[in-house]
Amino acid sequence: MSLTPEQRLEAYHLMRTIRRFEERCAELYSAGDIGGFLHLYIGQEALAAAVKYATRPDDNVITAYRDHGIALAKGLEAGRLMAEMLGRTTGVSKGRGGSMHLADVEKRMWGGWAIVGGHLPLATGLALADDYNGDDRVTICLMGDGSTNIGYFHEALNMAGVWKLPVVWIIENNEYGMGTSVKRASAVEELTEKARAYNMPAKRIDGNDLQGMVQEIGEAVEHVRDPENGPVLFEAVTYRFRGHSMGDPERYRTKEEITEAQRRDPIFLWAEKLIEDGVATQEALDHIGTQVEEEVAAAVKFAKESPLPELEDLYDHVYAD
Ligand SMILES: Cc1ncc(C[n+]2csc(CCOP(=O)(O)OP(=O)(O)O)c2C)c(N)n1
Ligand SMILES: [Mg+2]
Repeated sequence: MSLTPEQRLEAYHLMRTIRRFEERCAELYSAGDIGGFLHLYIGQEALAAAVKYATRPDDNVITAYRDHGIALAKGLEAGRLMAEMLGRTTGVSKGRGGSMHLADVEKRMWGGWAIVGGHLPLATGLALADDYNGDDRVTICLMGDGSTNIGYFHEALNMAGVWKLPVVWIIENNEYGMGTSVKRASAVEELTEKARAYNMPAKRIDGNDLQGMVQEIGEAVEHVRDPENGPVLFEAVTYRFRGHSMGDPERYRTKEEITEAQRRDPIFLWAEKLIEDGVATQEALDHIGTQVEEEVAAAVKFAKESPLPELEDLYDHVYAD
């Protein structure tokens, strides 16, 4: 599965959008415009883009709280996402969810979940519903490395394995769960080994290599779409360039380690490849950068100009009808 030149440029645009969106979020958080917790996706953008090109728009995506990038990749509008960050009524979750709960059921972006591992059984449930109804959708479940040490991981993968459900599990191994390195938290360092217990194929992939991931995940998605086959698992090895959330003192890693990881910045690698392959010039990429700057500025403007919910609406949307 390879991308057309148009898709390759679009993927560059998407990854730059995610990066700029996140940088603006950090600024807005520091200025007090965004409250609560804020977990940035900077450094992990390639995976969101890979999921976009490896799936159909009607496939399900569900993830943890580090969800801004994948929401943008799933086609949720930047303005409405930024409005959600700022708690505005025009936000994708009407301003009630905030950073960790970005969702759009029509686009099959099922969130945005704050409890580590809590969304994994939901992914199994989404896939069970499709299997039961005879829909040929695939569910992509992204998760942090930390969630593989949680009970839900084992329950959800076991049931998906037993029932051969159409799920592609993707662990985003960014080397840390908050301030704890994978080495200190997981009894096995190769997280793919955990899939063996649940009878599913598993592979470690380079989480900074967009083309490689589109290929690998794309093939897996089509394999899983066949109801005979059952789930697969990926461990995408990547790195987060910023702290776990805003206000992380980062005492658990050195500046040198971060600088070293930044040499494998997925956006930089992709730009290099586009130029090398003659798909774009540096000027064309800079132009995309300028476009992104304007689009994200427009998203922030839209969010800031949107109304906050009224106090009397406090109890709306608490229960579904
Ligand atoms: C059940 C549960 N335990 C603890 C927490 C607190 N917590 C929030 S994020 C996090 C680390 C998870 O790390 P990882 O799964 O690697 O995801 P990353 O933040 O690296 O994307 C923890 C322990 C939580 N949200 N839920
Ligand atoms: Mg992690």
